[in-house]
Amino acid sequence: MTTPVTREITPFDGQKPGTSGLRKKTGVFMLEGYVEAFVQSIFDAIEGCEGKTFVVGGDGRYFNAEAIQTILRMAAANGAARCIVGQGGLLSTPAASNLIRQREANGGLILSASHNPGGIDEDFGLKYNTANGGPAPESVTGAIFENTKTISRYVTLETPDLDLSALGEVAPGDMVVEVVDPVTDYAALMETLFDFDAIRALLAGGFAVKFDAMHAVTGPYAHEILENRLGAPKGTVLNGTPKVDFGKGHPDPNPIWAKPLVDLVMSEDGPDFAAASDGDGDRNMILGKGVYVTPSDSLAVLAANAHLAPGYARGLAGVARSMPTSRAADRVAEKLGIGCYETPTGWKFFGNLLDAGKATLCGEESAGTGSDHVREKDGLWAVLLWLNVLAVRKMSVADILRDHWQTFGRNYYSRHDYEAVETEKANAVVEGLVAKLDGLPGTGVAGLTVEEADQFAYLDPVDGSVSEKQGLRVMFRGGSRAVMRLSGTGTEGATIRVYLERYVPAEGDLEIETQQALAEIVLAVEELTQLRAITGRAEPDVMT
Ligand code: G16
Repeated sequence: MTTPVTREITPFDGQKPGTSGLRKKTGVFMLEGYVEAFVQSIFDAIEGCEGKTFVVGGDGRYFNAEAIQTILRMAAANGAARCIVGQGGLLSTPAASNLIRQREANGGLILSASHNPGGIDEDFGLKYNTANGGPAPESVTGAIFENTKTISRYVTLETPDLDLSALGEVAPGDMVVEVVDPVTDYAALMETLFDFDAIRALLAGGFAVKFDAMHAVTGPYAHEILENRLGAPKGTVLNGTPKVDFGKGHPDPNPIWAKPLVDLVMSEDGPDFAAASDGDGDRNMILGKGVYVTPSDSLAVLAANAHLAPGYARGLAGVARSMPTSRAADRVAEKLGIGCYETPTGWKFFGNLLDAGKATLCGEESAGTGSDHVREKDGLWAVLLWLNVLAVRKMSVADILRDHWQTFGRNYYSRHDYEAVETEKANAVVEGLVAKLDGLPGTGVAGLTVEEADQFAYLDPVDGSVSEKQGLRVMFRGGSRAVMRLSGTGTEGATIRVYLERYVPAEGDLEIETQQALAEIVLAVEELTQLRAITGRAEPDVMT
C-alpha cells in the first residue's frame, strides 16, 4: 500500500536527545513504535517533510538496516520528495554531513551510537542534522523532545523493505530513494583539501602507516582513500570490513579500546604513523612511532600547521574547542592572531561559528577534530591532514610534537572516566562540588591554590543563545585546571568525566609521564569532591 496510513501511538519516556542525538540500548530502540515515535517527533519539529530531501544512513551497527527502512517509509508517508541513502544503509557521519551540504538537502537522519559497542544487547542511536550538515542545535532538539512527550500518532506506508544494495533510484510511493556510493563524494572532497601527490610520495618513500577501522564504517573509506588513491600497501587498513557488532569490539579510538594498535606503534618495528577511527567515523586517534598524540595536542598541532595543506593555505579564520579540551590550541591561536572560541561539549555548538566563518578548525578532547569542510568532526580528514603535514615537514610525529611543545609549552592532559555510576551517587558528587564553588577561590587544595571556580555557561556569539550548566571548572594558580561534568552520551547509569590539565612552559620539563604530571590535580579533585569515596571506585574505568 502506498497510501499513507496513520497509526496511534503513546509517548515513550526519556526520548530526550543528549550530547549527540538519542542514544539508548538497542533493545529500547527495538520496542514496537519507539523509532516511529522519535522520527515522527523529528518530522513534526521541522514542520513536516512536504517536498523535502533528506540524507539517511548509519554506521552499519545491529538494527541499522531495520531502522532505515522504518525511516524511509515514514519520510515517504510524510510527503518527502527524496531520500539519499548510502548503499547498504552505510554512511559515515562526516560523509552524511557532506552529502547534506553538497546535495542541498533539508536535513539528515544519522543512525549511530558512535564509539559505543553495537549488538542486540549494546547501543543504538539516532540524530537529526539540519541543512548546514551539522547536528541539530538545542532549539531543534528541544522541540523534538517536547513532541515526544505528547506524540499520539505517526504516519507510514505499508510497503515491503526496499533493496538498498544496488546503486540507483527506487520509489516507495511518491518519494524517490536514491542509493549512492557512500565513499565517492567524500573521497572527492578530501582530494580538494589535501595534497594527495605529496602524501603519495611520502608513502612511496617507505613511510609506514596503519589505520585501524575497528570493524566499523570507515573501512571502505580508508581502503579507497589510503590504499587505492594514495597507494598505501594493501594491509595498511586493519579491521576494514564493517560488521554489525564491530567484531564484538568497542569501536572507540583511544589507548584502552585500540590497545593493539597502540602496542604496535610502541614496538621496535612499529609503523611511522598509525590512526584509528570510531563506529561512525567522526572520531580519530593519532599515533606516531613511540608516541600517542592527545586529541587536545592534535588540535593544537593541526592549527599550527594546517596552512601546509592546500585547502587551508590561506590560513585559518579561527579555532574553536570544547571547554574541557586543553587550552593548547588557544596558545596557537594567540600566536597566529586569530579568533579562539570555547564552547560547551557537543559538536553542535561549533555549527554557528563555522557557518559564520569565525572558526575554520574545531576540536574536542573526546577524539574529535574537524573543519569547515563539513559540519561534523571527521576522523579520516584528521588522518589526512596529519599525513599532509608529515609529508611537507618531513619530520616524525614525535619530533613535530616535541617541536610544538618547545614553541608553545606543553599542556599535560588526561580525562578520567568513571562509567556506569549509580545516578544518585554521580549527582551527589557533582552537587557537592557545585555547592562549594563560590567559596573556593583563594583556598588551598592538595598543595594547589584555587584561582577561580565556576559552572561554565556559553553565550553563542552568533545567535546570542545561552547554554548554562555545561560543566564545573576549577582553575588553579599556575595554569592547571580540573573540569568535571556528566557525560551526555552514556546509556547506562551516569558517566562522570574528570578532565585534568597542567601547563608547563616551553623552558620547563616537557617529558614527564602524563599521569605523573597530573597526579597532584587528581588528589585535589578527590579532596574537593570525594568522588572515589562516594562512588566506591578506586580508579577510573578509562584514562585517555
Ligand atoms: C559526541 C559529541 C561530542 C562529545 C562526545 C562526548 O561525540 O558529538 O561533541 O564531545 O559525544 O560527549 P559526552 O562527554 O557528553 O559523552 P560522538 O563521537 O559520541 O558522537
